[in-house]
Amino acid sequence: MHIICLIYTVFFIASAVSLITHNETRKSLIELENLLKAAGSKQADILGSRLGGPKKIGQRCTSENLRVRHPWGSLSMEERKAYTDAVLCLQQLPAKTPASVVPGARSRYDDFVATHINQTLNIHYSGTFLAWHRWFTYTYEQALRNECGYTGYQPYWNWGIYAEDPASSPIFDGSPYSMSGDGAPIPNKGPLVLTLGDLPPVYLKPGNGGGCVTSGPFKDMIVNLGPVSLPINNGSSITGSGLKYNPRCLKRDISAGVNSAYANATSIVNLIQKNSNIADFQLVMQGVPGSGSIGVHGGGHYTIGGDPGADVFVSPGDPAFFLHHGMIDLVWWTWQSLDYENRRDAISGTGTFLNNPPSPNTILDDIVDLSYAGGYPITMRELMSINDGPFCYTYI
Ligand SMILES: *[C@@H]1O[C@H](CO)[C@@H](O)[C@H](O)[C@H]1NC(C)=O
Ligand SMILES: *[C@@H]1O[C@H](CO)[C@@H](O)[C@H](O)[C@H]1NC(C)=O
Ligand SMILES: [Cu+2]
Repeated sequence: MHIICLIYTVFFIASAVSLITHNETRKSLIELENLLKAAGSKQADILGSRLGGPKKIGQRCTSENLRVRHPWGSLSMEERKAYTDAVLCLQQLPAKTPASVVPGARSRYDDFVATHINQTLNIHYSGTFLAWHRWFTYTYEQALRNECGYTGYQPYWNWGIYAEDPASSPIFDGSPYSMSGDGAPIPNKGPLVLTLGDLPPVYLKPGNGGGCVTSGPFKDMIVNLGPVSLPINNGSSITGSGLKYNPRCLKRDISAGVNSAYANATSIVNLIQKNSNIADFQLVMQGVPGSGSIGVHGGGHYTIGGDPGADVFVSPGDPAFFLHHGMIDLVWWTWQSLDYENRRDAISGTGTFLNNPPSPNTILDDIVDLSYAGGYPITMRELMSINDGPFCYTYI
């Protein structure tokens, strides 16, 4: 009798908690949608005022040539396939990076991975983080279009929608129309342990995978570069230069625990609404060191996990990287649009990871250069708005 009562009580509390969580999620997803709509109408106002009147030099973007980036789940099956086909094409094209510079770079795709490896300690927890990844993702989108005949635009992964079960999402369900699924199951893994200097480590819930990806477009993909600093589940990590030829399968460990703890709908909305200056916004997004949080940026990366997904340096070696960074860019743009006049050109930070070693403050005149990945050396100033400089796109 008492036992049954207890079971009922536990069950009641558990379902009440899950109901509250679901309502909270639904509310936040609607809130996020409203923020996105508000950003879109702010952008429409800016672009609308350019039509008819004299165009200022450099303002090539109007409402008439605005490109649209969509969430993966709203693409048709054909559009999803066209995207993954183009990624596979990039992986077949020869590298532009000379073998004398990066011996392991074998494909055009690897050019992007090599550039990210090379610059990792200058483009995370630094003044260029957001702008650098905007330019990187755009340059990748351009390569897919110009070198592989892709006619769409970069899709993105809204982490909040599938936070409870990302492995069943249209992005990671392993179907021919996904970005491939989870890795083969490796049982009894401990948490993934992230360390940063002398700070207390962060323990991340593992997923149900961990092995080679077994289905979907990237099941036969060869990862050529890395590792540089790959945390593994027993608490240690595998390190290397990352630049040698090291062919292996793509591994993933899709973690619902990480997604729901760090990149849920509420955490996205709070990030956008509760950080009024750029320094706080980008720090909370990446996780305040020592706080135990890895932010939505770390949340997305470690939801994918695996090799190279969990390696900060080599993470673009998993093609899902670019859907993740589409969302990072969306969140930045949405945040900017809430006070566009003051936030458009807001930057903070220096040229080095957590300013270690100390380096000068990043300024709008600083140059971002993606090296062999492509694009061209460009100033920070030109990267601040998605409707100025080289850009003319939006998110729906
Ligand atoms: C790495 O960065 C250095 C310094 O910016 C540059 O000279 C070199 O070409 C880069 N290598 C690659 C592979 O991008
Ligand atoms: C959502 O994310 C925030 C911030 O990471 C976290 O504090 C909160 O517990 C998460 N919510 C759920 C339901 O896990
Ligand atoms: Cu990065």
